[in-house]
Amino acid sequence: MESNRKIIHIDMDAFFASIEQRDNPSLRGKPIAVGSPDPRGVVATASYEARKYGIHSAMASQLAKKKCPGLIFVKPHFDVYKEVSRQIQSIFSEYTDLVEPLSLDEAFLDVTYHKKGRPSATLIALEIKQRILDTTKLTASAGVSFNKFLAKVASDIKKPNGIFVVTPADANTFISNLEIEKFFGVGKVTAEKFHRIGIRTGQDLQKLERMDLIRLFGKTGNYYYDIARGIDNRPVNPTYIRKSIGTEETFDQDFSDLTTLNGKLNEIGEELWVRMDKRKTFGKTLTLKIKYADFEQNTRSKTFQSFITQKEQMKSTAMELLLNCKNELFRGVRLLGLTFSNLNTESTDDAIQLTIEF
Ligand code: TTP
Ligand code: MG
Repeated sequence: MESNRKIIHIDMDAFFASIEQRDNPSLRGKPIAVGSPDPRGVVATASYEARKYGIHSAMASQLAKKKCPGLIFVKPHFDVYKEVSRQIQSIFSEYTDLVEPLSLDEAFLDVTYHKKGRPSATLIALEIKQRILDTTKLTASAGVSFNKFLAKVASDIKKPNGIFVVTPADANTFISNLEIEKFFGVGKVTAEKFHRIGIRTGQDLQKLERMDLIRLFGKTGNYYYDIARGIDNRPVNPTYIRKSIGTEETFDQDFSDLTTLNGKLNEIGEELWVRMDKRKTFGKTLTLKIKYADFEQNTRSKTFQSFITQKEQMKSTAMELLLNCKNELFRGVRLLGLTFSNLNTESTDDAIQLTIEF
């Protein structure tokens, strides 16, 4: 097991909600949700007081209200969130240049070689937490380990305002006892798939052969096989490379007829093409995302040997993907999205290939 790196994952606690409570004392200690209370609104995040009622990110606001009638909805202030994000990034950069932000409120730091001469990664993480608190009056949680997977999972263990360290000696026990849904990269759907075949913990996962996992999950099977053994050699990548570009639209009513949905998909396609064009980017894979009225979500993809360089090809592929779902549309569709991935900007190999094709 490669175990000589020191990786920290920092994640702010209830990020948007904590900022709103910081900036408006009357919200402190109360169950709040950042988001719109509108019939079609969703919760972006909930304060810890609200989480006690089972409220979480992406929950429909209506349901959240039912669970907690006293819930206070607060409008987001994205400019403030971005400013706090800049402040924490600047603290990170005092310790290392190997910082990979995952979103506004979280980042990986590789501190194997760092700028401050501290004797341990745990000390650095504690110091960063304190610096964040002093600068922003907000708490963060930290995970410390020897790779990204373990650091990411660890930062969640002692939330809020916690720190958890997984050393090489602890790793195997830690993973064995970890519930499958806590694995970084395992979403709800994958977790259910694992549950169906009796896999609930890391220990269960370790019993599967690499080939079993590849059969079940394709390429990602390799990743699951490795992380079940604490292996994750992905570097902390300071220049974040965009892996996909997408557009989606939540409608203000649910649609179930193919003609209307085709029209909507056409508009989404136009928008996506503008975004691709701005970045001079092409993709080989097009993914259609459908969210139904009952909030269940499905994706369908098609991958081509070469890049999709014609708008009409993108549009006809999108319609084809939608047509594949036509027997489900009666459920009512509340959201459609289109995403390009396998982009020509991802690796130089592909870029070269693209030049040849042109
Ligand atoms: P998270 O770090 O996932 O959540 P959090 O910081 O609110 O709470 P935790 O203490 O569990 O880390 O996301 C960071 C912010 O991103 C969150 O405050 C709001 C926003 N967000 C959304 O807008 N929609 C979402 O579905 C999620 C998960 C987050
Ligand atoms: Mg967070």
